Amino acid sequence: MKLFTSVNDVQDINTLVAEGLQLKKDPYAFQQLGKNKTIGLVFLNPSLRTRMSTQKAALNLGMNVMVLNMDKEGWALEMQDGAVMNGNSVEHVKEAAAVLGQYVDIIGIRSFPGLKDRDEDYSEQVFNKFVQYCGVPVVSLESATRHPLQSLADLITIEELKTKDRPKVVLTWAPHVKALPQAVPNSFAEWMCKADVDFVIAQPKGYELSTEFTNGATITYNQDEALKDADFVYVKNWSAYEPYGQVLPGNADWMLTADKLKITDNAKVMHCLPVRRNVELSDEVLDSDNSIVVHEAGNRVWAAQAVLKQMLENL
Ligand code: AN0
Ligand code: CP
Repeated sequence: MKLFTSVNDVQDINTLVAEGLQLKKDPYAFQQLGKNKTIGLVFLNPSLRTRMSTQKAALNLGMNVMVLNMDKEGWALEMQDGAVMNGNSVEHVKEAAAVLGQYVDIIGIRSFPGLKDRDEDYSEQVFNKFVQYCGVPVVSLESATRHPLQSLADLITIEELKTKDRPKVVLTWAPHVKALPQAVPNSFAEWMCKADVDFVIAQPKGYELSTEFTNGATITYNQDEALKDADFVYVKNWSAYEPYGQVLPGNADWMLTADKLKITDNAKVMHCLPVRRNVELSDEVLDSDNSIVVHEAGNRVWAAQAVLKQMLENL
């Protein structure tokens, strides 16, 4: 694997999931694979889980790790080709990415969408420019439209904890006070559509995701109907795709509560985190035995390690 930005970069998701679960059993089996190899993790936005789990995954494989908080510690980047850089940007991505590629063997990059210009965000301009100019394999640490390491960890978690061959997995929209990206639900949807699960998306009217990601999913505006007999409930807020990046009025009653959970088949509750308590998910759900959000975050290590292992094998 030379690029990990979507499920389409994966040859066989079942093999990758199995690899993640095997690494969980024996984390240090491939310490020699990453010896004298360096990963650079570049953050244009905040992170707790992705940052720490990817570092841990790389260390488990014997790699060296360097982290650059580019938003706070790097020079202000210019993205536009042909720009006359007489404003605030100091360095063009052409040089910045190419120079980073001189120091490391693999680059991880996180870059959120602006949520203003849909075409710009969905063209993945920032991520793709890094890929174009850095000259080394790139792993997405969440780009404008996708969060594949999260989705892989989610699938590993479902595979690990499912009690039926083909569980029912429900992605349900949740309220939030801010406009959030569609990256996590887009990505979750495109992974679940390829997985051996019955996949349902429940959302209020106006929060339809791009069909590019949801092809094959059952989509409903009725949360109660979706939750019926669910084995896994994946809770996530996202802003509207159309009108782009907007938070639509109302829908506070979409918060997942213990009462709603009763409709499910004692479902396990997932969330990528960070979560706003008592806005997206109630305390009683998050603090109940049904919540597997911390376990899920723990599995981020094995997702990252499975991907980095495949990349190292192809260096
Ligand atoms: C981000 C998002 O929704 O994409 C990151 C989640 C992993 N969440 C927030 O900004 C709260
Ligand atoms: N779930 C997730 O990616 O968390 P961070 O934003 O903290 O990395």
